[in-house]
Amino acid sequence: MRYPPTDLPVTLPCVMGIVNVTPDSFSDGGQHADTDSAVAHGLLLAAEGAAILDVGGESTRPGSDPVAANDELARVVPVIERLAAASPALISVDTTKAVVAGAALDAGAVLVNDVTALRGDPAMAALVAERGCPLCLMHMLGEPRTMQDDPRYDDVVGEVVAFLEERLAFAVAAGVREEQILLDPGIGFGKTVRHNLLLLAHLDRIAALGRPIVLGASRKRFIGALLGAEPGERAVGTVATTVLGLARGAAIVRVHDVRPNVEALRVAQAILDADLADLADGDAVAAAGRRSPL
Ligand code: PMM
Repeated sequence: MRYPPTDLPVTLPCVMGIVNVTPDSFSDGGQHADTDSAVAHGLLLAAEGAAILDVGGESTRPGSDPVAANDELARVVPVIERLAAASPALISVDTTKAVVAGAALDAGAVLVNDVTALRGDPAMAALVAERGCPLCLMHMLGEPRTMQDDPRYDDVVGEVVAFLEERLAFAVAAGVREEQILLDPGIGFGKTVRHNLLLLAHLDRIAALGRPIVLGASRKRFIGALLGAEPGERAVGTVATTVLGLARGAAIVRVHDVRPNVEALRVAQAILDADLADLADGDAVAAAGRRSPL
């Protein structure tokens, strides 16, 4: 598989394990709300094969209210300090606030995951540019409190591509190196079930922007709607998004259930690589008519 060049020191594709230090995230809220249990959970996810641990202290679930910077700092900084010291995984901080991102980088995080794509805090772009760290820019329609109130698009894929293209240009203009930037379609952030499915089906159009793609579909509501399953019962549905996402260019999958997604990535990647090698070896005319098996 070929991915765009990135300064993030991981081998792509890889799994990003979710460590929510929040009382109210939609699928695991409250399970790891104290420092000890969040650290233990992060270490478990790293042992299961997560190359990155995404630590967040503010829930972005639909309808959630913002959290004060001091509360967020108190939640994430001690967890990041301990995980950075004890785990081989890279640490990412899931925050929209520059003050939290700065403290997280000081504590050992190496990647800033900003679900507002630099629209939330006017100080975030300058902070990331100055620190020279990798940055994930995600699409969201509206804000978490109201984003699921009747989201509408004329062309969801085209609008998400245009948004990410504009945010990428904004970040570069603010001094963030392009090699530091990752893009994310923001599955579930102001999207209906159909919007999410269309974005997953056409992820290759986002990958065509030339930056590695982060995919965060894990346990989300559209999987629940398709399966009639509660969040804890959506791991297999999530694996389906990982495999098809990989086939359409996803580089990093952000998931709760690390082990099954690591295994799925490995097997799916081996199949895709075998197909590519076969195409390279084989007769060009036959190869031209072939499609990926997935
Ligand atoms: N989803 C959530 C939070 N942060 N970050 C990125 N880059 N992409 C996502 O899809 C994303 C995110 C919400 O899910 P959670 O409450 O399970 O963490």
